[in-house]
Amino acid sequence: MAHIEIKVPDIGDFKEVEIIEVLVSPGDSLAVEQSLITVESDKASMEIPSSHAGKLISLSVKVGDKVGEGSVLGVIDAEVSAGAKEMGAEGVKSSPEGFVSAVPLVSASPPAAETPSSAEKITSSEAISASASLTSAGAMTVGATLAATSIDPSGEKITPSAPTLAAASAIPTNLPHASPSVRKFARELGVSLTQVKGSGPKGRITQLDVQGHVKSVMSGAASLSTAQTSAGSGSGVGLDLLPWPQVDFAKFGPIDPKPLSRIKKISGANLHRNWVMIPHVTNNDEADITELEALRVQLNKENEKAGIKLTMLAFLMKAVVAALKKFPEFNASIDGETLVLKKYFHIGFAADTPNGLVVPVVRDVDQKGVMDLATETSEMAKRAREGKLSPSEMQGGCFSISSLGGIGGTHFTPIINAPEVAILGVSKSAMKPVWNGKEFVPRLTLPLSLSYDHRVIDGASAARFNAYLGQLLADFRRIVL
Ligand code: CAO
Repeated sequence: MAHIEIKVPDIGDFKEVEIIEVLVSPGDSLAVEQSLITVESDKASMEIPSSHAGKLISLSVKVGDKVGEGSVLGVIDAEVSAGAKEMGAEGVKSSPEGFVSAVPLVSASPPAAETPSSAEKITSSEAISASASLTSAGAMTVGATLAATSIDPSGEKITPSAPTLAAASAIPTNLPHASPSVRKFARELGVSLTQVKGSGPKGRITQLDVQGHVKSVMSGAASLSTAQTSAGSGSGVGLDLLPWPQVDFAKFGPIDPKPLSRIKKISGANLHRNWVMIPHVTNNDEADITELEALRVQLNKENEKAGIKLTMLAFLMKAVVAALKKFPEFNASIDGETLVLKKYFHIGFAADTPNGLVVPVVRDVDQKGVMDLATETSEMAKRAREGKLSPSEMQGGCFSISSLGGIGGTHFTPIINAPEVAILGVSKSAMKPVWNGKEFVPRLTLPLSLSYDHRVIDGASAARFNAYLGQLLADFRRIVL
């Protein structure tokens, strides 16, 4: 055993940072790498770990103190463990005060607990986090960077980005404010921090806040749904919604309670998030598909023997890809403050199944003909209805089409399938009188409802996209131009 003074290691550009949490008390038995305090700058919060195992004798800091490299945090009665030997040999000898400094240490890898594993999924609303942790060597890692949406109907995943400090500094300011240990605690309980109000300084979420949130959910006071947006964590601009009404429906008449299907629960949560978080606008237009319908009918006659049935969906996919090429910001996703433009053309289509809505994705639509697309969509729709699609067949979409044309309706407002930025809703085509300059003529018109993310796409661009789509459908030969 040896009394060792624990000091703040080299924390890079962070000169004087405030302690926002003290995670240990005198008398605690500490493990190597156990977090001692959380400090926070205006860019990130990080935990300072113990370089040694042993019993904490005294603490010389408290919440609110400012520390920098070399600040003494406390004294530990260190065990002569493998870790302590490894770190101590140099420190004991070189320390002018006769104590071992906690500064010059070893591990280049971050503490495992702070690195999100693939099993430790984080909801996309927590997708970017400012939290960081320090290894005892002073290497900083971003605790939770871009992480996967575990339950997107499209199975969409945002691949974790490299853990760099740059990621931390590029963080939007309305993200939940919490230390790495609180984030980890919330993850373990499956709590999305976007739903928790912070009671700490500057609205920071504490462990007690997370515990309080769990209690309120368990007691029914808070909705289990994603009622609040990421901006709702105490910033004063979130959706401060009332709890969901608790009604005893049986009081009013006979009822038949039926649990929601797994697909409904998953797609419902995602649709809700997308509806609340994306500023949707829908542009409605109509396409003259008189000639295209005639071509479709003719091709179906010719291919009757082959058993391939060509519906409007295959033509729509080809036309959408041509429009995406002309308007690339529609083939994009928001990634933090960057717009990622995609050079591939994978198109999702909503399929109505007995268990709910799923979105199979057809890859490389630009490289396929309408016959191939008709075959592939009908085969995928069949497998979707049988519940046989694999998750990979619902991932990677660039843009989605929701066709209700076989059922009815004039126009509707489709919900964008995040992280895509637009979706095309198609309703039932109908014969309408159209003025050609001299007379009204009967034309088959197809209603097109284009919902777009107004953060990315302006109304004028959406109107141009939809009008261009209409021109392509009116004269399909333009596709090859
Ligand atoms: N206008 C008029 N008729 C249309 C049409 C349109 N826009 N689109 C399709 N039809 C016709 C087809 O030609 C077909 O006619 P016949 O039976 O006479 O040949 C019939 O409607 C049925 O077509 P379909 O629905 O089987 O085929 P599809 O390729 O058009 O669509 C699919 C496939 C999977 C998209 C569709 O079956 C489906 O599930 N649609 C529902 C999508 C949905 O739920 N969207 C809402 C999502 S939540 O916003």
